[in-house]
Amino acid sequence: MEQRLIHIILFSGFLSVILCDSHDYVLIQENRAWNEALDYCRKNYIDLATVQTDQEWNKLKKLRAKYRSNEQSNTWIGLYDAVNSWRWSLQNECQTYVNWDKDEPNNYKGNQYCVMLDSDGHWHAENCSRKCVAICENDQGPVLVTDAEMSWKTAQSVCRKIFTDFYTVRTESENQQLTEMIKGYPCAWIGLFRDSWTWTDQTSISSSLRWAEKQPDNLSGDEICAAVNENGRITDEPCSKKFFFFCKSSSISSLVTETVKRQILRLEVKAGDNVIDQVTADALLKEVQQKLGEQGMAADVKFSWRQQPNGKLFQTLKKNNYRFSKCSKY
Ligand SMILES: [Ca+2]
Repeated sequence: MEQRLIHIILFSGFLSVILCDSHDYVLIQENRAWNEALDYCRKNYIDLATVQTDQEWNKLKKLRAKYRSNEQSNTWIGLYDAVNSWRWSLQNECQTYVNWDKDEPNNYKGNQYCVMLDSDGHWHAENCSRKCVAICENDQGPVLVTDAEMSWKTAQSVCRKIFTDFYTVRTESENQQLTEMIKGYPCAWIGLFRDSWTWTDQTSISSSLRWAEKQPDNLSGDEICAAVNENGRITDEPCSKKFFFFCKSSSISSLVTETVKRQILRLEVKAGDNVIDQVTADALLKEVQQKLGEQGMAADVKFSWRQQPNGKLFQTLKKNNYRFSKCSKY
């Protein structure tokens, strides 16, 4: 008798429930370190300011002109370099074993988001466009791909297309094995990478960030927080510096502000073999909205899926691996 095996796969996605999506900004005229500013905004408003569209930038510019038109100074916004979000390409597993070279990862010049193995077996965070050979993984273990020296992203595509994914290095003996394999090559990409600049409210970066000239440069080596300068351009700064800051608030009166909330929910979905496509995601959203409506949720509540750092709505869950909350700092 023919037997059919049905795989049940758990997917996890973030559902953003916005009770009022229209927002405004508030300029807090107190000098605070970035973390203190973040706490203040989350306690008293919604978050530090997320600024993406032309309309949002104009709002911010007007607010600054109103209060600080004559000052040459920076103002914090809710953007940070996610230096603690290191994870593996394969299933986004958080890193456990590490073998960084001395002073690594140092994010030199502020653009080192991918990790390569050197000929001594040490790890270096590098600019992802550098060209290296790649260590992929298949059922038998690591495979060295030397056909063409590739950027990290190209290497990831090759590993995922031909093999399982990049190799995930979990122990010292595995690291030694790889070091033997890459003899004669100056560098080999492994699957470790991290997010770059991230909004504190986890909004996806939707357009190119308006950096000031030659920024971000990580000039002092610890510039992982972002501020807007007097020209309305972003600079990376040490988080301990004390600046005024922009919070994101509701655009309706402060009396009503207290009742306006945004909630981020994690939804786990059991599905068949197939990945969840946009049509299914839309249908799920409608169903959630309907169920909550039946339980008395107001009709003007807005629902949307939150895009995850890799651009997808859903992640396949395996081994209770809740990676994004575990690998990230804020
Ligand atoms: Ca800088």
